[in-house]
Amino acid sequence: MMASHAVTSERATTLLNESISHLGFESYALKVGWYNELLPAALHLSHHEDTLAVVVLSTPDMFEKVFLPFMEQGRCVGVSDPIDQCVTHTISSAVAQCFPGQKVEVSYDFEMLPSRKPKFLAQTAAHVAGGAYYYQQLDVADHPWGAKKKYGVCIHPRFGGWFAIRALLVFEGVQLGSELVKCSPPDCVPSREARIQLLEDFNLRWQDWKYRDAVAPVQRYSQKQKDYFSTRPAQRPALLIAWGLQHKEEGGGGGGGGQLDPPALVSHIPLSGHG
Ligand code: B12
Repeated sequence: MMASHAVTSERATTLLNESISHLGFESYALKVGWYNELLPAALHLSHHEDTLAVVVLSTPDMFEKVFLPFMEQGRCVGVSDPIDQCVTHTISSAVAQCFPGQKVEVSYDFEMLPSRKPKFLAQTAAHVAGGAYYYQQLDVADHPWGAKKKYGVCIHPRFGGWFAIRALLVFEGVQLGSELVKCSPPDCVPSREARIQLLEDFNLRWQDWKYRDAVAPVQRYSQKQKDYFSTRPAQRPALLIAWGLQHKEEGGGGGGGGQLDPPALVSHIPLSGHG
């Protein structure tokens, strides 16, 4: 109970930023109710509406500052996706170190509920926390796509699309009052034409990276990071081996390299290793 009283939204984001912002992560606070009120009951977080939550994003630095060192140190074990392992390790260690004694429920972008729905909708969370505007079909008046649904995309005011949404932390029993004020994320793609372009770039040609430049970013992914995320998850173990970051007998297995490799099959899970 002591710990619950000590955690405030500002303290939570400040502590997390002190712990992992130098590794390429950012955090934004929200109330659970802001998220739940936009979603059907099946996707609600089962906590009181005033409960403190924090959404954690990765920025372009994450790859060089924490992922490559994690691989170099041989910390990737087993068959699950290397990016997911690295992000899980980094965020869960930071939470344990920053909030000892406080129960924090951590959900990751790649985790699913038994219903096979995502454990949390990363884009909705990033939007209501004020971190990155979530542009959806419903944000385009009189859209030109008929019945063909276009997936939505978040754009960050500083990084454009060069970031990912990694985790949602819920601080059990920490209820906020009026000290946390809901802020709209910056609307950095305001015109109808630019939003149409953005949603078409994201849905029809996301592989060419162009949607990520919807606003001039302060930093993009390095060529190495682009090479990694351009490689299909099943082939990434082979790339890590070629970079000398994984050995054949380790978790990576050498996807695409002759012998049948269970890790490559696991990497086919589409929710894993998003970049
Ligand atoms: C499943 C999934 C996929 C699937 C299906 C795509 C999809 N969007 O469904 C596949 C494998 C195809 C995929 C591919 C990609 N993905 Co993907 N994917 C996801 C994942 C895991 C879940 C998305 C999901 O199922 N949403 C469910 C649907 C129903 O939600 P929704 O459309 O947003 O609808 C809700 C909102 O509209 C909300 N709502 C209603 N009214 C309002 C009003 C407001 C104001 C708001 C905010 C919300 C709101 O209610 C609806 C639900 O009822 C997320 C991570 C996560 N955990 O969220 C990443 C995620 C969406 N993917 C991401 C990316 C980058 C990609 C890829 C580019 C691959 C890559 N390089 O990583 C491609 C491109 C997709 C494409 N063009 O086809 C990023 C997007 C980042 C961003 N900037 O927005 C995410 C967030 C992952 C991450 N870690 O950052 N993906």
